[in-house]
Amino acid sequence: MIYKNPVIKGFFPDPSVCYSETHKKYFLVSSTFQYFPGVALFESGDLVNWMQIGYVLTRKEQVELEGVNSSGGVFAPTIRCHGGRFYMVTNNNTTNRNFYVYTDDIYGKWSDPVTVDQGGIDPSFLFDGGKVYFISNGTDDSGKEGIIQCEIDIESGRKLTESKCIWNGSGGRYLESPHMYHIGEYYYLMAAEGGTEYGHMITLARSESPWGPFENSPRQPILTNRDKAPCIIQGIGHGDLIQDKQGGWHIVCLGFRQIHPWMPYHNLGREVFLVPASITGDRWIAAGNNGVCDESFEMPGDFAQQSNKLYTFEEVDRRFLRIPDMDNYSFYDDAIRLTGCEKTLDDVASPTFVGMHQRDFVFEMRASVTAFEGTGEAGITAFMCEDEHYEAAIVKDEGGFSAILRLNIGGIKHIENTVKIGDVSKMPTELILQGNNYLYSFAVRQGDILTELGSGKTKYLSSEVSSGFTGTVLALYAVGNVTAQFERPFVKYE
Ligand code: 6LW
Repeated sequence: MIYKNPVIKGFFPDPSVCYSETHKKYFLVSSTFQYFPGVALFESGDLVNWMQIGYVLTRKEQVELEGVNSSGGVFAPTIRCHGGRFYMVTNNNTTNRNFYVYTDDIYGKWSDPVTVDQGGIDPSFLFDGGKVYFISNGTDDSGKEGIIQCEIDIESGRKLTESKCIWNGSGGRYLESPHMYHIGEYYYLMAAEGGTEYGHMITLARSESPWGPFENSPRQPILTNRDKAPCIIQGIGHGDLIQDKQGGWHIVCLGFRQIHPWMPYHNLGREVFLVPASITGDRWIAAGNNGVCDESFEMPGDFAQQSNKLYTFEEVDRRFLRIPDMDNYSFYDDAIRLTGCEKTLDDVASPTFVGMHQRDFVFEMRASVTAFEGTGEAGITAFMCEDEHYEAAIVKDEGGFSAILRLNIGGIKHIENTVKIGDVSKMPTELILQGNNYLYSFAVRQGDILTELGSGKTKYLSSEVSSGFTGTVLALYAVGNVTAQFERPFVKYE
């Protein structure tokens, strides 16, 4: 069968994957930064079709997010399955804490966090020979920087050895995202270099010992799109190697799609890509199409690639900014009721906001507002971070009801349009957002009257402008002393 990349659309960066013999399934995690719940969790039977089954960090006791900056918080995770138990290890980049949680039920709750006293980011585990190796990028106990490693006691997280630098990469900047694999007579150490933008790449080294010395692959980088142009798929890096049920090898990795081959902007965030890999005759690892991630690849099997086109704020898709006050949210079968607070979309806080990742360029979002009590605003937003977001909102003040379009770019808060409208509790009022590669276009429909409110460019909600690690989230929100009810909110993709 031929599959198309990305295999998981929307901002689900820093993917890590493992296989469970018990479930005969693959499980994948991705980073979530300031969003809650933390660490999105997916399952697949074929590495191509993924379904989100929930999150790993579902309790505020598992992850400190208070006051976390946008793109701070939960960085890259790693998931591993050993002895029937699942482990997820990650870093809270705001508290500079590496910790792991574990579960014996991948569909249930995970443990409280276990801290490991080794620094750096992008922590990973290797279970090998009855030992557990903890690997991250950072500075070892003698002050050497690079990929560092210690042995830990997995029951307590206690370090059993010093942290030692085991590899300095192939010479690229931003050496990170290490994972180690014991395959045959070698220990393979795979990492990312070049930074998570256009220079991103996956590099490789191997040794006969998990402590090295590691020799560089004769073919570096083993995977990158930095020299492929014109090509909307860029930023390929941060990969994890997986062997499929038939013995074939693959790498899941992050990458992003430019809004246009000639326009270096990406507003969807970094997504999950799948490339074929192989162990070469000289016992190295090759990946992709001669080291490049293509838009599609062939995979053995006659299954089809599915894609969901309609999202209706189901629980698994809901994203909150930091730890939400759930007293401000009510979820019904086909309605969501939000109560505003004093926090706005401009604040590094937890405003009343429930969103879903934007998964593709062309979409339509609709939400009918059927109840609106109090004074303040409630609406729909295309949200990258507190400094870059666009929203169409219903505002009620002493002058009555109006519909506005606000564009916040680089912290410049501009009301693009204000339109007087009737009492929304008396007239069905629908907020509409249509997106394509270049524009977010907003409108309000009240009764039979459709009013275009205006639009904002996607490039100004891009990672290049916001300089963040997340992607655009399409959300409902409320601000002020207001309670609003949204009926049948949805996002539909082409
Ligand atoms: C992630 C690191 C990275 O931890 O960015 O660019 C960080 N690569 O591997 C956040 O995604």
